[in-house]
Amino acid sequence: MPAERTLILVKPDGVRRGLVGEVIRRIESKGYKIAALRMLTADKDLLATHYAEHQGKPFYEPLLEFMSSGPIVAMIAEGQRVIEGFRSLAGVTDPTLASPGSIRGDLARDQGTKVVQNIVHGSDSVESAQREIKIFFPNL
Ligand code: D4T
Repeated sequence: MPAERTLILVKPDGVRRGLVGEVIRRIESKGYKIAALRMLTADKDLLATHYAEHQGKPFYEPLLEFMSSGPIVAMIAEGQRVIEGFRSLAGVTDPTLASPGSIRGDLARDQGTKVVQNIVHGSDSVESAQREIKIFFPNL
């Protein structure tokens, strides 16, 4: 079977705290391949496309504010079942509850902010991965 692909973001909190290398280390140590990587500061139009499903929710505006607050690192990771594999590496959305051993469980906590700051994003399905890869890597 051809390898699956997922879109991973190191969010502004992860970049600010110098955790890009640590996130990549965990992805590569698990055995996934980084197939593409870029650093960018996302504008709100791009983020509105990426987070369209959350429009209207109470955390939507703070989410766009936070995600555009500094550089992020976007990656395509490849491997069998990498979508669910990376979500397991990342841990659940709420970093207070994310299991120790996961990226969010080990490296993030509640900061009392309107939006959860949880270091990474990973696509949640094959359809989301295809859609999100097109947003961040239009040529791939
Ligand atoms: P992302 O999309 O960033 O990988 O996170 P998740 O897949 O774990 O979570 P999500 O898409 O449901 O949420 C996107 C983003 O919004 C923040 N958030 C989410 C929040 O601040 N409050 C909430 O109640 C939810 C559901 C965290 C991640």
